[in-house]
Amino acid sequence: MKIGIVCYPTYGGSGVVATELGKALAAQGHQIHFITYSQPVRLIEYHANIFFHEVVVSEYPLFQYEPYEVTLTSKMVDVAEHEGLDLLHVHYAIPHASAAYLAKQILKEKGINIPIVTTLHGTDITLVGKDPSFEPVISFSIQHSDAVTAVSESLKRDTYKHFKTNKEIKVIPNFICLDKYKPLNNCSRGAFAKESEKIIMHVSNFRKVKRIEDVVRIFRKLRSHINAKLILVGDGPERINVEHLCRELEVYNDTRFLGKVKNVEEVLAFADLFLLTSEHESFGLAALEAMAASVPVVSTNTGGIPEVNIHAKTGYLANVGDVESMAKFSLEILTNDELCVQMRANARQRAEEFSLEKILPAYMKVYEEVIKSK
Ligand code: GMT
Repeated sequence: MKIGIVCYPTYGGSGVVATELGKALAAQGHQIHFITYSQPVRLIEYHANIFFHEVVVSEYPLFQYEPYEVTLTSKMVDVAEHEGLDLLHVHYAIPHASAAYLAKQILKEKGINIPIVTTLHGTDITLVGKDPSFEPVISFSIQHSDAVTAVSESLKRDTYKHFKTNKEIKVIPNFICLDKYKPLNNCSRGAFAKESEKIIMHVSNFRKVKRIEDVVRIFRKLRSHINAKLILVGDGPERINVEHLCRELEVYNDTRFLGKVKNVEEVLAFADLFLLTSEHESFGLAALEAMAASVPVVSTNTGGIPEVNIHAKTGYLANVGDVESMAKFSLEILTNDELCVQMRANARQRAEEFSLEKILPAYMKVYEEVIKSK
């Protein structure tokens, strides 16, 4: 198949999933065309079946806001027509699903019928998308996609709750490439903590929705019981506030801000505990990545997280903002070696249920169905 993948190229989960999906499909012999505004961050190595088409937005003094969607739509039309794509798979509804709808109409006029698969990821529905300034366009584009998938049951429910659509939504959970997650790499660990110190880790795009201040507050509570270091991976708008809070709570010297890390599995390998304190999370790919690295997860119980992290098995869950419980659960794992070993094994075992090999056929089935009924 020749598949066009439209996604955000950045460190967000939707871009990561889209890129890993494209790479896996390319490895199976399909031809993949990424269409986005810069090279996806996880698209590092060269592959003969992978092509990247950059969407370059032109500046003009009249535009206060450059019309990205228009350029993106034109690029989709161009690539579909000249590369002979069989389908377009768009990740994150805004603005990819509506741009794809328009591209489909333009291609129809040219006698080309191309199916559109839309994958909903989270904030495109739960945070940004449901805003009245987006809602009519998102409802329309969901309704008129040839197939729609969501990354969790929770996101599927949220979509029906917030949007006017009766379109069938198929849940295809996010997946993980397990091969990348190797056993503990102890030599690098020493760069971050002493042998006697525990390593607490959080990975995110540092947006408000992640509630990283709760991570810092949990860490401060832990630090009064055990020797530990906090490693914060990622970057984004909240970083400056988080740094400020670390200084205010006097944990800055025990905290390392790593910034954006391309191969996150290399640092997850030496974590003892992963914290995910989000206000909302439609899946929680970061938690799954930690679990693949055999790291127990203490998280909030919001959105799709309970579909990934299992309470008292792969870690613990608590209500959003319940720093007290999350600190108590974390301490339980970090001070009980037997429990920790068991949870590490459970976390890895659970992650194996989301392996690429198990999830990829579900996407292939969707592709085959839309192509058959076009
Ligand atoms: O807001 C983010 O965390 C980024 C966002 C994205 O689209 O890149 O993440 C969403 O998609 C991920 C991949 O499917 C999910 O794992 C995240 O849970 C989801 N984020 C939220 O729902 C907040």
